[in-house]
Amino acid sequence: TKPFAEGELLETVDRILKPVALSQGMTALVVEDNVVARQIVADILIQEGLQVIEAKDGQEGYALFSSHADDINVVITDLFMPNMNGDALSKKIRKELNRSDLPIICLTATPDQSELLNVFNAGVSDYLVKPFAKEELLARITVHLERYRLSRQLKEKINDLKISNEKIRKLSITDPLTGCYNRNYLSRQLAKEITRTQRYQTPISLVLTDIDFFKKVNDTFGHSAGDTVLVEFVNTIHRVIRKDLDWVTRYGGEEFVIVLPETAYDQACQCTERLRKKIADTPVTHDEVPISITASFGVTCLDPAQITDDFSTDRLIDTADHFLYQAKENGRNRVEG
Ligand code: GH3
Ligand code: MG
Ligand code: MG
Ligand code: MG
Ligand code: MG
Repeated sequence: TKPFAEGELLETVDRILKPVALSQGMTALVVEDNVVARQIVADILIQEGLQVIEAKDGQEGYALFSSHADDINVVITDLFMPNMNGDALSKKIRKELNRSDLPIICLTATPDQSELLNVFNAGVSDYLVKPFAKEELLARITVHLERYRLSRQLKEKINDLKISNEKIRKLSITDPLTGCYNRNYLSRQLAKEITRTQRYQTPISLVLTDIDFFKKVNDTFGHSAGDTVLVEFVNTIHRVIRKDLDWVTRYGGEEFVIVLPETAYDQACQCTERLRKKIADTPVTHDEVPISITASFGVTCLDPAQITDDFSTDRLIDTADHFLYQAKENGRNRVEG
C-alpha cells in the first residue's frame, strides 16, 4: 500500500465540488396526504427526470423509506398529515434509520415561528411555504442534494483514509520478509505485556532464538534459500506457539524473540524444547533442495513479584541473550534458561 497522496486528495475535493444538476437515476420520496398537492410535486420532479415514490402519510412514507432506503436521495414531506406528521417522519428517518445527512424538505402551509422551530428540531434540512414556485422547490432540492453528495463522498474518502492508515500502521510493525512483528512492535508491546503481568500477577516468559550457522546456509544454498529458511522458521514457530497469546518478533537477521504471556518457566522450557525439536526435524525445502537447520534458544521468565523499580524490558532480553549465548557455547541446537 502507498501512503495517501496529497494530489489524490485535492483531485477528490475538486471532483466533489463540481456541481451536478438534478438528473435521472435520482429518486425522491414524496409524502403528502392531499392527493392534488402530492400530484403537483410529483409532476414537477418527474419532469426534471427524477423517479418518484409517493406516500399518503408519514406512516406509509416511513414504511416505503425503510424498504427503499438505499435508493432514495431526497424526501419531500408535507407537515400535517394523518397517522404521522412530517416532523415525526423526519425524526424517525434521522434517528431510527440513522440517516443524518439525507435531504428532507418539509412543505408547510402555515409558517408559524414555533412550528418551524419544531420542524428544524426534527431534523429537516429545509422548508417551503405552500403555495411555492416550482423553481424554488427545484433550487432547494438541488442545493440539498449537492450537500448530501458532498457529505457522502467525503465520508467515503475518510473511510478510505482509515483503511489506508490501518495498512500503514500494520506495515510499520511487520517484518516484510517473514510477516512476523518487527522490533518496532517489540519495544512497544513488551512493555504493555509486562504491565498486564503485574496487574494480573501472572508470569511471562521470553525466548530469544538464533538459527545455527545461518551464514553457511547463505553461503551453500544462496541468499534466497536463506530467505526461505527464515520464512519457514517463523512459520514453524507459529505452528508451535499459542495463536491467541504468544507472538514472534524478528529481532535481527536470523534472531527472533518469542513472547509467551501467562507462561511459567517450566512451561516455557517445554514449549521451546518442542520447538527446537520441530525445527531440527523439519528440513526446509528451497528449489526442491532440502535444507536442514537447527536453532539455539535462551529462555527467561519474569515473575511479577520480582519486578523492581529499575526493571527494563531490555534487561529481560539481555537475560535471554545470555542464555542464548550459553546454548551456542554448549554446542548449539539447545535450549538454555
Ligand atoms: P551462529 O550459529 O553463531 O549464530 O552462526 P551464524 O552463521 O548463524 O551467525 P552469523 O551472525 O555469523 O550470521 C548470520 C547471517 O545471517 C549473516 C547474514 O548475512 C545473514 N542474514 C541476515 N539477515 C538475512 C536475511 O534477511 N536474509 C538472508 N538470506 N540472510 C540474512
Ligand atoms: Mg397535510
Ligand atoms: Mg545464527
Ligand atoms: Mg552469530
Ligand atoms: Mg545472529
